[in-house]
Amino acid sequence: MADDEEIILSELSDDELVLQMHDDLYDGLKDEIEEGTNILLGRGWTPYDVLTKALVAGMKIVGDDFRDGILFVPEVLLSANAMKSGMFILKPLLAETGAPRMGKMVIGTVKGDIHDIGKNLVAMMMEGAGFEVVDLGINNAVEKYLAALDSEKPDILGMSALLTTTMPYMKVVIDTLKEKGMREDYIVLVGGAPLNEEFGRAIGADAYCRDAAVAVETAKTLVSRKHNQLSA
Ligand code: B12
Repeated sequence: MADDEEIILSELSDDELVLQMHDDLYDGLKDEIEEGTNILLGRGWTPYDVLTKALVAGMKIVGDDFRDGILFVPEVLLSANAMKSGMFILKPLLAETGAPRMGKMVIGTVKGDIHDIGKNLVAMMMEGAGFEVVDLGINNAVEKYLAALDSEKPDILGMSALLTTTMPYMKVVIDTLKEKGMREDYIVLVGGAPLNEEFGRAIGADAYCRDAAVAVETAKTLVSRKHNQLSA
């Protein structure tokens, strides 16, 4: 298609539209991402498919080019905002599955770190799977986590970190829980692009989850194991 020709999103096939949405996310075009999200939903796509195939896959391209120095912070911020506007439309739909209450999670990005897209995605997917989620937002010091654990009494504590400089802070939180004799009261899940399973084990988390779908499955397994242990 010629560059000066206006693209009518609703006239594209599903495959073309998804590719166009990847481009629009790359270019940080919020309105187009909202329109594309609504079009795919209107065509009967599940919210989960729109999320993973159109939004998350598009953000992966942005992430790769940021890593390779092709995109810079201001551009990535625009992409992130466009991504969030699509997620905003999907959020109530993902939460609407009528799944039975599974448990409660407190989640937040650790101190010094402002990345929140992945954390928000995990929160959305957990809600969709029937968990009650209390989101502490970004840049959380250990005191914030402790206060929330105390007031919310969740089954799960989730921590997110996207920077190699902030991921060690997860250990600070877990060590504080140990010092206070509270570690065994919670299932601790950690995630974020620079982490891996070995890191999760080394800092004493119950599990590292590579994405939101794994987070949901892991949470379900560990919560039901915990409930079985309590009732045994
Ligand atoms: C978007 C983005 C930004 C945006 C953030 C906007 C926002 N509101 O989040 C902006 C532009 C603000 C930004 C800023 C910076 N960023 Co940045 N950013 C990214 C980028 C491109 C994408 C991250 C993202 O949203 N991915 C999409 C989501 C869906 O994936 P995810 O976060 O990994 O989450 C999934 C899983 O990890 C997991 N998960 C995540 N959290 C949790 C939590 C739990 C409990 C569980 C179970 C699972 C889980 O499930 C999620 C969903 O499937 C990454 C590149 C990358 N490859 O990750 C760089 C990246 C993380 N940023 C990087 C850097 C360096 C920075 C800056 C320092 C840049 C600068 N010079 O200022 C600042 C840091 C500011 C700060 N103090 O935090 C580096 C980090 C390098 C490193 N080794 O530490 C990366 C890797 C880019 C690179 N160089 O390759 N960034």
